[in-house]
Amino acid sequence: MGRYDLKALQSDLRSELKNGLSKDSVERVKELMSQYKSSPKDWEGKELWSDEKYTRTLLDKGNGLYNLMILCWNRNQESPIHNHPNSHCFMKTLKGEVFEELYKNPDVTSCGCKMEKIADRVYKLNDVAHITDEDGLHRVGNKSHVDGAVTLHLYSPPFSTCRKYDDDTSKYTEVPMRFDQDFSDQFSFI
Ligand code: 2CO
Ligand code: FE2
Repeated sequence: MGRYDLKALQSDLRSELKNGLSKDSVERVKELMSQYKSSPKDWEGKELWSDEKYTRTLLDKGNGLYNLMILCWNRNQESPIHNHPNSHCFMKTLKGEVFEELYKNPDVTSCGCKMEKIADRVYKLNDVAHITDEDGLHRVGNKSHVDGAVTLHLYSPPFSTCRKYDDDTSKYTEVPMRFDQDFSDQFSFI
């Protein structure tokens, strides 16, 4: 039997999520993403590095039921604090390591107070994370001054905007989610 590669994982995710994300499939998606062991040749030619911001590359639109993508975090790049509206976010480290700051989800839109941090986490190579807005909001990034980091993300259901929060005031603005590259038409179900 061959290696459980990214294509095999993509196929298993398609099967698991063919009717959308059920309660049981949350655990199953985590298992599948853990079972896959990262190998850079699996995403060769799909990395995109920018000096401006982390990049987002779409791998699969999951029949409209989820989005699977690769994010490339250049040295010292990080996201703003943001949510994942009504969606489950699964994240796996494919290269390097990323940090996550978890924040309390502010109930009011603008309390004028600072965002409250509730956890600091690090995800090393092949670690898998999962978050919903009920768990909190997060900032993710790459603290390395030397190496880039690559992460694999699955969002189900997919979303096209998210809220970006100001650290000091907890005020949010709605921002569109953009893809810097789209390889989703290359996906073929094995
Ligand atoms: N949610 C962010 C994005 O899709 C990345 S942080 O990990 O969920 O751009
Ligand atoms: Fe996120």
